[in-house]
Amino acid sequence: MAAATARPRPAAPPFGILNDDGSCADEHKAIVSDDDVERILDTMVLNRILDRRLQMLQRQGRLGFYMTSRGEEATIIGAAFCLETTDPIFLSYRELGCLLWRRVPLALVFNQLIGNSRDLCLGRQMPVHYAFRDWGIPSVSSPVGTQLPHACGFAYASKIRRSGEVALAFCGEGTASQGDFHTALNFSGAFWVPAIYVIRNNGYAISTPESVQTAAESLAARADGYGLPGYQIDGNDLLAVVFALRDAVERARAGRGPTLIEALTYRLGAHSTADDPTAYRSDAEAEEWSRMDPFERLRRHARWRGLWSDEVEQASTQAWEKRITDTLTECERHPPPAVESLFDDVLEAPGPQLVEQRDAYLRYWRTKTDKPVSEL
Ligand SMILES: Cc1ncc(C[n+]2csc(CCOP(=O)(O)OP(=O)(O)O)c2C)c(N)n1
Repeated sequence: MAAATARPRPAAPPFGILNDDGSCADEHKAIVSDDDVERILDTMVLNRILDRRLQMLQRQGRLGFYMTSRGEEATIIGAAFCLETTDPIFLSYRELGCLLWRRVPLALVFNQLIGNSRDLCLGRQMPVHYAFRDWGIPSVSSPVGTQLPHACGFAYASKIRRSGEVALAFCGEGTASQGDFHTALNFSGAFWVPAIYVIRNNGYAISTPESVQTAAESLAARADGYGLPGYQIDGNDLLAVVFALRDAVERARAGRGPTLIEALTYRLGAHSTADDPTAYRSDAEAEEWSRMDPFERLRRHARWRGLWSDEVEQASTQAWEKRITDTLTECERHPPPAVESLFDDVLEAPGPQLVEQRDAYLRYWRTKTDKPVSEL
């Protein structure tokens, strides 16, 4: 097979606001208030701690699987920050920060990751396939890209019902090569729905570099072909993310259509706990991107505004660490879902075949143990 050639780099740098030293033009400070800078940084602190601890838990055999978002928090949390809590967010799988911003209880997140009997989906989904209806988070689905037509459909319904809700969907740059991306973007343009699509261009789709995903100059440029606005932004610059997203949300809410945003960022960690990035990228590259770490940049900005100090961060870290430990201890006490619950929710009223299958399965289990069914 012929080697893929790298696509040409964009002529212009992506849209950004923060300077390297954390400063910005005075008129841009108002994009995010002092209070909100602190709240977002605090959420990033939590996100980082969770990524480290949950990955460790997986290594200890206490979680089956996990995916970190280190390095992409400004795009993820910044986008969620711009929405109302009634606006749904159609996640890919790497956007834990949206749940944290919406204050989904940590216990519910851990129960999902563990797949225990308190998990809202009763352990029937892989870890990180979150679904939190009450927080506007529809279920993550494994085939990448399905969330894009889902968001488009929701936005179309919102338009018909005049409910004023805006749908936000995330995907990676690899997923932007899927047919579902085209379907969603084309329909969104044709029906002018209130949807926002954020491509987290984090450099890699597992081991496939972004340079071989397209021959186009940028992914944002694709918006032209769908007749919608498309912007390429520095996804590690919280202020740039908020500026672009807020504008897109306002337009969508006012009936002025969908937007495509390509946020340039970098996955600092592995694709998942089943991946080893040293097999396909250099330490030097990751090192270079860590100098543009969005958390460090927002922290510098907050300090420049006189808002953040080592003491504040230490207090935030200690408080979250304790809360995580306490909550995890509690969640790990819950047993797995009962084996017989596998057959619940298949049909509203189980038919005779399902009952027969369930009984046969439970008979099989009884040959293995004499525990009562509820404890299987
Ligand atoms: C339809 C489909 N094809 C392949 C996969 C396997 N897969 C899971 S994640 C992934 C990479 C996606 O990369 P990208 O969209 O860039 O997102 P990122 O993981 O970088 O956030 C692939 C290929 C899948 N889940 N679904």
